[in-house]
Amino acid sequence: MAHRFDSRITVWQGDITTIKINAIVNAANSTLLGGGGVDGAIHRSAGPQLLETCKTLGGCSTGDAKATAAFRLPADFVIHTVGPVYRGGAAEEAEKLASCYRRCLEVALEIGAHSIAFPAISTGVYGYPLPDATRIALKTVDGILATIPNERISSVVFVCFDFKTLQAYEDILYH
Ligand code: AR6
Repeated sequence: MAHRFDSRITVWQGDITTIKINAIVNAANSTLLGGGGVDGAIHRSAGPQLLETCKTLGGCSTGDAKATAAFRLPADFVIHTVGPVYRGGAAEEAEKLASCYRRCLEVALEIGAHSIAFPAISTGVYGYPLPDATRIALKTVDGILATIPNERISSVVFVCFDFKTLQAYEDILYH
């Protein structure tokens, strides 16, 4: 029988910088000083204060997460996480990617963010194969949500920038 995912999980195709939600997750690099992809889009939309704040954080390890304000974004917070660069799969990439999702949810709990939007961490520039990364994202979040009451985390949105990513999520969620 197909696994039923937690009903707080939804998928949405679009730009994560446009969502009004408690926290959006940034797929950053370990400097936390900006980059391309979703990181670039978040910094552009948040404005220069985001970079100024990130400069005070001292970077972030792969698999870890740190929160900031969201400045000009419609969200309240940005949770910056650093996914693994995919190097063939034998360098603990799966554990590190799972750790990103786990640490982001832990940070969300710490800052009192009830609703959180994730991009498809590591599946762009960092080259993580999309089906594997999607399975890790969904299974990790689903497993952790089972231990968190609805009052603390009410909604997790997986934001898919393109149709290919949306299809990868829907394949696992609904088949
Ligand atoms: N909203 C939602 N998703 C987006 C957006 C957006 N506005 N823009 C891109 N994506 P990537 P990574 C998707 O490369 O692989 C940066 O330079 C994109 O289509 O942003 O973790 C950092 O500074 C893909 O599905 O992140 C790091 O150096 C997903 O976001 C490095 O890239 C992740 O793609 C991190 O690489």
